[in-house]
Formats: sequence, C-alpha cells, structure tokens
Amino acid sequence: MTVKTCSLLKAGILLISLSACSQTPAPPDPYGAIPSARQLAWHEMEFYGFLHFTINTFTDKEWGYGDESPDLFHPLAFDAEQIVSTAQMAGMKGLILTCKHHDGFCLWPSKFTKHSVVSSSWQKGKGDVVRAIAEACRRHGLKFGVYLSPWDRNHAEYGRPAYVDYYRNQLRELLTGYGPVFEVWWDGANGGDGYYGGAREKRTIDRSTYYGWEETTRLVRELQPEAVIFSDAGPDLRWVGNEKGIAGDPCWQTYTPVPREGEKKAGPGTTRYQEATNGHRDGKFWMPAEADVSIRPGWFWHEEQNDKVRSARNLVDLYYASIGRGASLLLNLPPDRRGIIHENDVASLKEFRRILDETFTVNYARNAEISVNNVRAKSDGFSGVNLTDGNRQTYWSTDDHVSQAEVVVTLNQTKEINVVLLREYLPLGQRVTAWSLDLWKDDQWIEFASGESIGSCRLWRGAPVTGKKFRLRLSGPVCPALSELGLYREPL
Ligand code: OTN
Repeated sequence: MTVKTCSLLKAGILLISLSACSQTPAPPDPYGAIPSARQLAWHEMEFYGFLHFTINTFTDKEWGYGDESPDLFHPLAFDAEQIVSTAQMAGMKGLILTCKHHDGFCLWPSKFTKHSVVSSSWQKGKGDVVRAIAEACRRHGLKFGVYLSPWDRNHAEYGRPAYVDYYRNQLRELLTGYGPVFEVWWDGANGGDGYYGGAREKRTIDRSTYYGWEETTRLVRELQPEAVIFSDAGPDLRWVGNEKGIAGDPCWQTYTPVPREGEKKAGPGTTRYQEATNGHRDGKFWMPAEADVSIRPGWFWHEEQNDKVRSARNLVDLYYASIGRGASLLLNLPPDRRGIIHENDVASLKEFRRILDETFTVNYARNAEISVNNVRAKSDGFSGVNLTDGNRQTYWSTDDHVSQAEVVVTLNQTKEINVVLLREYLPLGQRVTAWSLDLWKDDQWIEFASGESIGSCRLWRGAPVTGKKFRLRLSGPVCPALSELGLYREPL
C-alpha cells in the first residue's frame, strides 16, 4: 500500500510540477485606461466611410434650413450596390449614413414624422435609403453605422423637451429596424437658426444639458451594446478635433474630455476639442480618435466640385496621418444626384487602394530573424516571433523590470524599405512612450526614425533606407507588449 501510495504520491508531484512548468507565466498588468470589447472590435476596422446624402445633395447646400420640400429628394438612379461596392473596393470596413442631417429630412420612413422619404415622389414614397444601404453593407461584408443629427432645423419642437423624445424615438427606430449597427455618430454642430415648423427663428440650447446624453447613451447600450458611440467627448470615440483627416503626433488613445470655456460639461459641441488632436498620455479614458474628412471640399456632393476630388496620393497621405498615428479614418463619399458615387471619386479611390495594396502586400520582416533583449519569463508565449505572425492577439513582452526593450530584425537579403508598422497589444493599455528605428550600417547603428505613441497602429513613412539589419528601441513606464512589427516598401 505504502509503495502504491508512494508511487501515486510521486506521480501526483510529477503532474503538479509538469503542469507548473507548462503553464504560461502571468501576462503584464494592464497600464492605465484600457479598451472595452466594443472598442477593440472598432480598432480592427481602422478605415471606413461616411455617406453624406440627403436633400442638400439636390439643393447644393451643406446645411439645409429645414424648410425644403421632401420632393426635392429624388435621386435619378439610386444604386446602393454601386455605393457599397465602391466603399468595399477602397478597402473600407463599414459605412456611416447621414440618416437625418441638420435639415431634419429622414432617409427612412419614420413613424414620427412625414418629413421623410415617404413624402417624396422618389420610389412613389416607398423608398428607404437606410434599409438599402444597410442591406448592401451586409451583402458586401461591411458594417453599418448611423449618423442622426441632434440638431433638427425642421422640427417645430426643437429646443423643447418634446424634441428630445422625438430624437430618442428615431434613434430607437434606427437601432432596432436595420440590423447590427457598429457606430452611432453624434454631431455637435448647431447654428441655432432654422425653419422649426414655420417659426423661422433662432433657437439656442444649453448643449450641456438639453439633449440628456446620459439617458440617450443608455438607450444605445440597451439596443446595440456592441456599437461604439462617437462625439467630441465619446463615450467611446473622440473627434480628432479637425475635419482634415489628420491626427496629432503623438496621438494618444487615452483622453480626458474637458468642457470648453463657459460650458458645464464636455459633450457633443461643448468640449475643448483642440486637445483631442493629440489626446492625453495620462488620459482618464480609453477614447481613441476618429479622423473624419471628405473626399471633396464639401460634405455633400456639388457639381462644381467634380474636379476637386482628392488625389490618390493625397488620400494615401491622410491614411498615414490618421490610421498611421493610431486614429481611424472616416472618409466621406457623397453620392451625387443620380444616387451613386461619382466616377472621379471612384477613380481616385481605386488608385489609392492600388498604392496601399502594393505597399503592404509583402512584409519583409515576416521571414526574418528576430532577436530581442529579453523575453518575459523566457516563455515562448511572449517571444519575439509573435511580432511577425500577423496576429494582433499575440505579442512580445519582457519581464516587468525591463521597460527599455530592443528588437533586431535581420533580413536574409538587403532590402530598401520606407514604411514601418508597429502595433501595441491594446488589452494591456498604451505602454510605450518612446520608440526609435535604427539601421545597421558601416558597423554601427544609425537612427532613422523616432516617435512617442504607438497604440493600435503606428506607421512610419519616410525616405527609403537600405540594409539587412534593423533595430527597434522602445521605452516607457512599464514593460512593452508589442503585437506587430512590419517592414515595407511603398511603390515608386
Ligand atoms: O461649421 N461647423 O459646424 C464646423 C466647422 C468646422 C469643423 C467642424 C464643424 S462642426 C463639428 O463637426 C465635428 C465632426 O466633424 C463634430 O461633430 C463637432 O461636434 C462639430 O461641432
């Protein structure tokens, strides 16, 4: 019995010790504010589109007064398939539609107003632009988002409590009637004057209190818990603080919204948004930036802007200045009066996509030799090979006491590169506060790039450097958790 017990005891000890060796060591503790699951899903999108399309398309305006006849909305050949397939071709992962802009006209047959497509002769009043776009998105594997302007220059009750109920009722219609929504977009714009049911007057509101955003946020969370909410002050995404498509450098994923002068609370239209361009390294919230910009000078289509569409090269520059700094890029494609994306816009997007596809097709670091100055607990689970597996869920990390970390990438042949991609493993927070890139040349390391923030994506793009051996140096208050490293060459 003793022997048996003894051997059982030994077997038990052996099992315990083996399982202890095979267990992956504890990951680093998260640092600072960290993303929610909905924000992590959003980070993977990076590039998605805006569709500014409503009565303004037919009146040549950017802000409709609210007195426009619904019959003005009459696209001659509306084609949701062409719109969405254009976005997909460009590499967009979703589309956000202006379901109702400031003029109050609704692109869906809302039960709460006649100021909508039901009052237009388009499709004999049976049209539903929201449904057509949402269903085309689903067919093409794109996510669908909702822009619902808080400001409504048509509604007689705007500025009074009844309008807020109306706004929430419409939001409920959009968040329950059209399938999954990935983003809800709250514009802070409000010029005050409007038609307002015929009053034709200026109405001012206290933007900090009038809309009751806390209750409206609860409504979105209840109806579409996976949707992120955008505004100047989140709660999930912050406006980057300009409409140029350009994030700051650095651009921290963390941010503490503060009210602007004279406002009581930070929210849509009441935030000191200038600080959002860089964000705050010690920001209280994980609130990454969204950079919104139009492919044309205006947000809506205008005939005289057909020859003012952004060039492909300019769009590529914006890609690096937004996504390449850890923000997202929300690029507006305004359908024209036919109800399709104009040929000039399509051509620019096609060339934009070609340049990016040719740039990122080959990651020269993918099959390179990777050596690092430290691996957390010497565990394969945190090794340097995780940097080039193309998987954001794996990462290289070091022991807690190693916050100055280095990676050396040795290629099997000399290559010319001019783009470097870095990504942090976001569930552990934004950890790196300084990075540098070096080239091994003439038996010494020569620095050719440096910066501060990495976050979800950091793209360095510059004059080409040629060599076989490249080094990345990282530093920060804690050990790094880096998920990706890529070396690329943009086509000439
Ligand atoms: O005239 N504007 O309202 C305006 C001019 C320049 C840049 C922005 C705006 S409106 C602004 O739009 C942002 C998104 O692009 C946010 O929604 C802000 O809350 C809003 O005020």
